Amino acid sequence: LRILMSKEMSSGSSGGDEVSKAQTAQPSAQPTIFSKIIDKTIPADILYEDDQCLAFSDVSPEAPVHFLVIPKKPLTGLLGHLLLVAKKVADQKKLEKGYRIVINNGPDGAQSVYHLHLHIMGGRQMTWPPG
Ligand code: TR5
Repeated sequence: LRILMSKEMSSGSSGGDEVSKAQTAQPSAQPTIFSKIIDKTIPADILYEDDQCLAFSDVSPEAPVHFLVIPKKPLTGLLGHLLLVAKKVADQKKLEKGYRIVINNGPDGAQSVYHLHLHIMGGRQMTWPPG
């Protein structure tokens, strides 16, 4: 079935099993579905846009509110630096099969320490949606 799907369908999610999709998804030099959302060649529920980023509703929400914030270009600034350090340390920890980065925010997000922090978790198959 997968080979009958269009590249757009297979490069992202339109429902179904995110974990099995994650087993076959590959990084690629080709533009992703998100590039097409940025350049408005495919529609999305855009919630915020500026010169550096775009926020839009996830097409397959796993929580009452589920949206994505994506950079239009390579990351710069503090959050970009934190993400680059996260990747550097994840590489040191040999998480070559992947990892998850989470920011918990507020009580519903299970934040317990009120100082901005990324969680970097790996070494096992993560499930989706997170609890
Ligand atoms: O699995 P990861 O962490 O890579 O997250 C990708 C997310 O992109 C998933 O939660 C998908 O539901 C979401 N996604 C995939 C598509 C899409 C989208 N969100 C909004 N609009 C979308 N379109 C138009 N097409 C997609 N293939």
